[in-house]
Amino acid sequence: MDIAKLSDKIVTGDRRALARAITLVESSRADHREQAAELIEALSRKTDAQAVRIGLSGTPGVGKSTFIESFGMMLTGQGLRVAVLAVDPSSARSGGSILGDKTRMEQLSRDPNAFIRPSPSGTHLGGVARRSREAVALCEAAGFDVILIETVGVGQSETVVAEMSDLFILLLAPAGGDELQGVKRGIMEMADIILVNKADGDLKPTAMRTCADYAGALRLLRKRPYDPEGFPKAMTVSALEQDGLSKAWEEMNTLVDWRRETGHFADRRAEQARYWFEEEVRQALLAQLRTGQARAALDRIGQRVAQGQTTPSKAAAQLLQDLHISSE
Ligand SMILES: Nc1nc2c(ncn2[C@@H]2O[C@H](COP(=O)(O)OP(=O)(O)OP(=O)(O)O)[C@@H](O)[C@H]2O)c(=O)[nH]1
Ligand SMILES: [Mg+2]
Repeated sequence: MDIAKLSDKIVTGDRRALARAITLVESSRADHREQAAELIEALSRKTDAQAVRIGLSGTPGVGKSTFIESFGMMLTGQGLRVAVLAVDPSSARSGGSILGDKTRMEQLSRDPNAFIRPSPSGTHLGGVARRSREAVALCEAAGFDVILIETVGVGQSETVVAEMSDLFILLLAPAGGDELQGVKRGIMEMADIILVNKADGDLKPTAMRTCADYAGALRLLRKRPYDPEGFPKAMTVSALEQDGLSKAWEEMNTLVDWRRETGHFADRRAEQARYWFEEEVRQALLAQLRTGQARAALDRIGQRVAQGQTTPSKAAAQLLQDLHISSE
């Protein structure tokens, strides 16, 4: 594959080239990994195009696909180019794909200004994260204005998505009672905007109450340095009736503009780059432990630990030293 040619095509916005490039970054073959790294690097030198990356998380059935369809159509209607990617640990969805969702994103998937990429069926979150992150970089280089990164709110995928997004949106459903739908504090703390969806018909009053509850809960959180007054905030929307979407977009822009002006936007991206660098090292070290020399050493020394010939801590220190990754 001619990487230089491929990168040329991507920056001109060639969708076929983009799709091929994403397939390349999704591959786990060693030669493909190398080419992918080369491509990403080439693109970063070629263009400084910057999209707004919006992470979107919500439990199954909350309306993510419906929201992306409505919100995406609104954005393309304004002349913006929109890419939709998904981050799904393989356990989250059988086959792991928003392809089936194309029925819910029927209009958007046919829109020439939209690009929808189903999530690869990944093995583990680490691999999925890297591929998604690189897909985001590719879409950005291809000149998309907005990149929506969807994830089903299970386990750790929210953190993965938040760490590759400029804005993190939490989509919630109207809920009776005063319990906050078991949304974990850590997830709340990541949210820039909470959207209570399905604020229509019979559900509207409940949605408004739920929204007020979350607004209250957000006020109780520690103030973050990268938020202006009034953020993070909770709002109601109806993805189905396309209500509140332009207001939500307005608020997103207010936040992004403020962060750009104050330097927080660039700072966060720099921090994210560092986070992913460390994450890659972590993953590589873990991979080493699964194979080859380290695996053999683990088995060998593990047996001695099991037989009581040495202690777990002492054996661990010894092993790390043998592998030359000990800090001493
Ligand atoms: N009343 C109402 N129903 C909605 C709204 N948005 C989505 N729904 C309905 O909620 C159901 C689930 O919507 P989806 O968009 O598939 O939800 P999702 O979050 O993508 O679900 P998964 O892909 O399974 O995680 C569908 O029946 C939608 O029609 C809304 O704004 N109002
Ligand atoms: Mg969906």
